[in-house]
Amino acid sequence: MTKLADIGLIGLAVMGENLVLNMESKGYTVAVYNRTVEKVDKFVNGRGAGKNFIGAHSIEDLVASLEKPRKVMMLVKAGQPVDDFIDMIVPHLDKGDIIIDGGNSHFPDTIRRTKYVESKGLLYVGTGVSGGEEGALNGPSMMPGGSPEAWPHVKDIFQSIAAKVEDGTPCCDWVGEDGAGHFVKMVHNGIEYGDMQIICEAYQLMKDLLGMSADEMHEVFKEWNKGDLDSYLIEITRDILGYKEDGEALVEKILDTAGQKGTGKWTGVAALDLGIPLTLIGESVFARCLSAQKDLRVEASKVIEGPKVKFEGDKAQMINDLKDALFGAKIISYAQGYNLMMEAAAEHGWNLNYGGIALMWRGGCIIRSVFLGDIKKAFDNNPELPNLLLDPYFKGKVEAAQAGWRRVCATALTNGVPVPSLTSALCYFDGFRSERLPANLLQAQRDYFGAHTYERIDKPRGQFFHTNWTGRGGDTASTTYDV
Ligand code: 2AM
Repeated sequence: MTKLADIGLIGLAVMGENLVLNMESKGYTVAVYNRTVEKVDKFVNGRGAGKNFIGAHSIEDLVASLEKPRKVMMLVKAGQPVDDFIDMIVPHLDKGDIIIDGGNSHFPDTIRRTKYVESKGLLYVGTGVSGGEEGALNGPSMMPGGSPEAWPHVKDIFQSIAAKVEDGTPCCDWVGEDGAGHFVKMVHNGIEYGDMQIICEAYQLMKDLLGMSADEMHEVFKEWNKGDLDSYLIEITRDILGYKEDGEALVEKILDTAGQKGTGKWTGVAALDLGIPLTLIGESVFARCLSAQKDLRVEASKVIEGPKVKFEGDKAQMINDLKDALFGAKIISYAQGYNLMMEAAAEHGWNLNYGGIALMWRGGCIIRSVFLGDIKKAFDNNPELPNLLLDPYFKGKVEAAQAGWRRVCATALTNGVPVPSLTSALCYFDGFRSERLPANLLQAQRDYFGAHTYERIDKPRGQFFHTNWTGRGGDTASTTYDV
């Protein structure tokens, strides 16, 4: 009898192909299936030739070729195709078998699907996979969540194909119940939007304010990649700035309208739903939206005057300040992202391991950086850390970065260079460290026009007051009749 496969995969697009090639290279036998069935033979006789793959021409074939408990992983287009495949697979599986979704699914869908699949006596895993095509082949960051009983069955395969940090620890661990894995992957993508945007803001300041060439900027990013900012995104920015086409920097020939697939938006929406100030990522999503309004911006640029851009300061100092601004804002972005995960964990009953998440992001994925090792340490030192800014290491780093960061923001604003993410992060920092914010006035306004009541600093918390501010309204507070 031919050997049964350790795992089955549905979806032979580039990500799926690379992921199964990665699995096979680690000693696993993989059964593969694809909606367009010709792709199965093409793969098995092409990139998969001579390797331990079993080509399946139907769902029945696929299921029949799997070792029990069966593990069927889908890497198909997010949305309806995932539900369709679940419905196709479920009737062929037995109790305890596992369905895995490795696509970019929205976490509420994964919560729903986990419940549904479990109701059929099966187990479900929704896993974030980051690192693009190359990561899938050579070691992605993997963030699995779903039915906890499934983890021991997929752990070895997942951890063997995942990226590894220097000491060999895999960038993959169990994240939590139902949609936790896809939620954490979503936050990863949001953070990616933020990291990219602040780098773009630094680039614009270097180019438009300091008048630097792509070659000069290439050198600066090369330096930055050796210190606190050492990361994949700084590294590729260095390389992009150094890339020439016909002797000229290619980046300057690229149209300035950003695309997006929606994961940053999901992160922003989740933050709004949960009431978490995720300002840097939010501004990064909006910055992409504004960039996409190209025609309108071209029109506006012809008619609206701004200040003349003029830099008279010390260029070397400004470049150093930019490094501080990037680092300060980056710390804020992660502090905000972690707060979002903490709130979501409370809302959905997930027991998230925050240090473990930093480790999963430490290698393999787009936001991988040295910095994530320090986040891991912060949560090792205090697993209950309520905000990254209260960790002594990060508190010290932000305090040290703030003078330069403030100079960058002030100079950018004076010169009319838009830096929405760098400034919104700084405003969050100043708000976060404020004992008193002007929300007292805001509460007075709400009470004035809507009788929404307020609490007082000279009375215990939980007692609510209403004032008849004009002498015309009644004394009834809105909460009294808001039933
Ligand atoms: P295909 O090769 O038959 O197009 C990435 O696009 C993967 O998702 C591919 O394996 C693709 O299958 C699959 N896919 C895309 N849209 C799909 C759909 N509507 N139903 C099923 N599979 C789909």
